[in-house]
Formats: sequence, structure tokens, C-alpha cells
Amino acid sequence: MNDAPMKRSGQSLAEAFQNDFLIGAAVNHRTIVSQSGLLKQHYNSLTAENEMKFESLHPEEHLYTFDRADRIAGFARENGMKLRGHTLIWHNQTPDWVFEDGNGGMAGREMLLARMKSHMDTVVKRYKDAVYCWDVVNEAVTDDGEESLRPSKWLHGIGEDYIEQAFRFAHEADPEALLFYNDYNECNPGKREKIFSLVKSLLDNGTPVHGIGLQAHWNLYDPSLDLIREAIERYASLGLKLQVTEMDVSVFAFDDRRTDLTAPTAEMMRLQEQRYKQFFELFREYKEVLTGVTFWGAADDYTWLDHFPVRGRKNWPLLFDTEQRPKAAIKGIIGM
Ligand code: HAH
Repeated sequence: MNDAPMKRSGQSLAEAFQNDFLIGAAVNHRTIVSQSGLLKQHYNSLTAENEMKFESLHPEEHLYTFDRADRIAGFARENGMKLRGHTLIWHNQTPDWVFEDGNGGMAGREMLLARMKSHMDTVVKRYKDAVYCWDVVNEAVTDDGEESLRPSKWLHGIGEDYIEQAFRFAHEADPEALLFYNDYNECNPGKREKIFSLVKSLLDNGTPVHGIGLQAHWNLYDPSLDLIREAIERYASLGLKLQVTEMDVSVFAFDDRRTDLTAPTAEMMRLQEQRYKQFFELFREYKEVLTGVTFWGAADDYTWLDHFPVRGRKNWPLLFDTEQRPKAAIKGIIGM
């Protein structure tokens, strides 16, 4: 449809990086239809944005709902795309029943561990042939302060070893799957060191963890290239594979609350093009450790950043515009 110029040049994003790393997009049950052509042309890996989260797959103790996740797995298989699993253990989008004992109290350690294990056995085994890697634990580390682990119902109910236990259960369920620890603000030096220490301690006690996911929810100004490079170097020093798992480049600075724009400014698009080019030049330098770059969406017609964190504000963070046409940024990257 709108992608004629790219088709003529025969260049797709995934092809341009076929000797470097996978190029992925987060999808949902609607976008595998509305963005189907774009996804098939430019991406060779997918992640379910929400459909494989605990609350989507396992809303009640004795009820699993696989339909939407199955459709995404089917779309990936039919089109020969890889699929990342997202996410098994997280403090968000996990139903309350998980943490309750059914008698008005909170579930204790043994009950929580049993639920964690049975959820993973069911989910990880079901998608064994479809999913090649899982975000086993998402966002377990705090952003600020001295504390390392985020206060969460998993931490409170099980104790500090809940992360290690999660990786062991996932590994038992599918010994072939590559298991990732995934987090955001991953280039912030304070948080970076907490993530580094957490993963190092997991490795030191023999926990099956194979990679670190850098979410990469970045913007036009932050983080700096130097901080991104330092984070990659630091995590790579653990001897693990790295993936960029949820990339987008918001056109708004972190504390910018403006809501007046109906389209991005020319200056925003210029800066975004420049940033994307710099990011991909850096990623290529690290292609030996970086095995995938996944965007948290495919085109600006749908992004989780619309209305988040500022209500009523649209964002334009991806490489394809609201009409699913390639932005200037993509030509810079492909022609690199
Ligand atoms: C990510 N969190 C999650 O990993 C992903 O599952 C979700 O769809 C979107 C973003 C990033 C995040 C957040 O949700 C809230 C505050 C800070 C960062």
C-alpha cells in the first residue's frame, strides 16, 4: 500500500540487519491485522504486547485464556518470524487472586511458589515450539534509593529468592528457551548497577539466566549515547546475550507535559532521525552480544505512549508514521 518506495529498493529493515540481529515489533491481537503487511515486510521477530502477560493468560486460578496469544503465535509461525515471550513474573498486570489465599488472607510462600511453577509449566510448555526466549522476570529492580529490589507482592510473599525460583521453574518447563531478565531505565547508572549486581548474583549461584533485556524506552534527549554504551559494556561483561526489547523514542522529554500537538514538529522528526541513526550505529558495533532489537510497536498509528504518561497526548516514537509509511529515520538506518 504505502510502502512502494521501500519495496522497489527491496530493502526491509529486517533484511538490512540480517547479518547483525533480529528486528522485532510488539504486536497485539488488533495490530496483527491492522499492521499485517508492514510487519511481514519489515520485521522478523514479534513480541505480544499484553497477550502473554499473567492477567491475559490466567485471569482466574482455574481459567486459562489462550485465544489471543495463540493467534499471535500463529501469525509468527505462518510468517516464519521468531517470537519472544513477554512476560512471566511481573508486579503489574498480574491478577489479585495470585496473591490471595482464598480465605481472606494473603497467599504464603509455598502457595505462591506452587502457583508460579504451575503457571510457568502451563504457559512455557504450551508455547515451547513458538517462543524461543522468555522475559522471565520483568522490572524487579527499584529506580531510586538504596533498596535494590522493588517492593512487590512477589517479593513480599516469597522473599528475595523469588527471582531465582522463577528462572529455575522456567528452565524446568523448557530447557531450550533462552531466559531473560528485562528492565527499563536500564542505562541510568544507579539502576544499571543494581541490575548488574542482581544478574551477577543469579549467575554466581548457578541460576539459569541467559540474557538481559534493555527495554530502551528512550526519548529525543535521554539517555546519552555514552550512557547507552556504558550500559551495554557493563551488562555484556557478565558474558550474557543482550537484547533491546521494547524500544521507542518518545518525542517528548521526560518532564514535558505539553498536549497541544496534533503532529510532531519538523524539529522533533529531525532529532528523532538523528537519534535512531546513532542508536543503530552503536547497536551494530555490539552485534556480537546484541541478538535482537525489538520496538514496542511497529508504526505510530498505535503506540502505548499515546496517552501515557500524559493523558490526551499522542506520541510518534516509532520508525513508521501514522499511515504506516517509512519515516525519514528509517532511510537513514537502512542506508547506513
Ligand atoms: C513496559 N514497562 C512493560 O515491560 C511492558 O510490558 C508494557 O507493555 C509497557 C512498558 C515500562 C514502564 C511502565 O509500564 C511504567 C512505568 C515505567 C516504565
